[in-house]
Amino acid sequence: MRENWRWYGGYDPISLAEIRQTGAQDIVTALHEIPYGQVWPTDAIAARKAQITEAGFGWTVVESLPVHERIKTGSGDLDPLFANYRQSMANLAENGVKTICYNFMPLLDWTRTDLAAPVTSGATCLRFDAVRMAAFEVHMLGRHEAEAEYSTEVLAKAGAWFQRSTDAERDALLASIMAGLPGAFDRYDVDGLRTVLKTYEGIDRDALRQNYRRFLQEVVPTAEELGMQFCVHPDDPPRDILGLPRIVSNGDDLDWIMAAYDSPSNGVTLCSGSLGANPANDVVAIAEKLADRIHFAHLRNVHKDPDGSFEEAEHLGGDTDMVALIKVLLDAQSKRQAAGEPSFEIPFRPDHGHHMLSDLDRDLIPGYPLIGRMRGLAEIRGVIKGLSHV
Ligand code: DNO
Repeated sequence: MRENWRWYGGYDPISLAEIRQTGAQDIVTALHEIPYGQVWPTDAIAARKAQITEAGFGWTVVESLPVHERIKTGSGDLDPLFANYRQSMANLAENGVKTICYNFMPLLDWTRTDLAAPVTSGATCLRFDAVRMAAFEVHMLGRHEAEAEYSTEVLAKAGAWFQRSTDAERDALLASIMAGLPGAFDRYDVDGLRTVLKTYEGIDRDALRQNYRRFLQEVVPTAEELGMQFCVHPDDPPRDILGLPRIVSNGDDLDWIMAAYDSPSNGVTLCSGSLGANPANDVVAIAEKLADRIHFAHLRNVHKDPDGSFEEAEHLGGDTDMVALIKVLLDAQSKRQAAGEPSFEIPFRPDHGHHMLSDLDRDLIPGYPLIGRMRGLAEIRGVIKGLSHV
């Protein structure tokens, strides 16, 4: 397996020189500065690649080449958006970047209610708290339909939290929920969010699936021609949110996507932390089933609470059996090597990490610390070495 590290380019307070010391082999990045829907120019990709290569890394995975909201809502003339997407793909392929991670989450990417929840070790982690999410949806956003999605107990606690919270605490909650899109991104205030949620009125799960199928039909043939691999990132958390449908949340959803355009170029980013946040998901079994379509892996772990809350655990801690999962990935890799791709290695990255030690003194991107991820990478590296030892 190939060790990757996510780097946010000019937005990242962590330098490539620091990343070198983690031992990671390749960088995963994106041209975060380019607004969604526009073409990524060849020269900008080449310049980023040169910067990465000069620092001693390879760059083969892009995360993400974002899918414009209008493609997800199926509104307006989509041909120019698809044409731009295909052009960006061609420009990336020309520079040797051939694996594309993307997601199909309406409006929000990953969502947390607390970006620095304390863990007992003294570090901090990302947390999704059902009570705070309910407080946000019902009391701050005024989305009363959400009451049907939470237990009476969670709703009662949410009401109590809202009553006693200060303006600063409510602002911090909004900021946490909006934080999922580092780089070039839109953030909304409560009114802005209410307005933008209207763009999804009338779009249910089936409609979103139809728009997704169309997207695959428009881009996967180009991926095949260019020898590229698409890998969808699961919804995080893997459930509907803010009344928006989510269609990449479990094994059945992923099966539907694989069948919607049946091609080896249409694959999955196996994100153990995203899938693992739903107690109904057996991440190891999902990975086993999708083995030949896993083009990229995000390895991290979560602890779940019965009320639907979860927080990010140590990479080898938490509810998912990370060693069993890595074994599945190594087996999948061996099969693909034997089946005609002798040098194939599944690229993976240590996903997120606790902010710990000197991370706590720096202003880093939430979930993307230096020391916490280096610890995760080192632990995963040890598991891979151990399992590969003959
Ligand atoms: C969170 C990430 C996601 C991921 C995108 C892929 O930290 O795993 O933001 O990059 O969803 O499109």
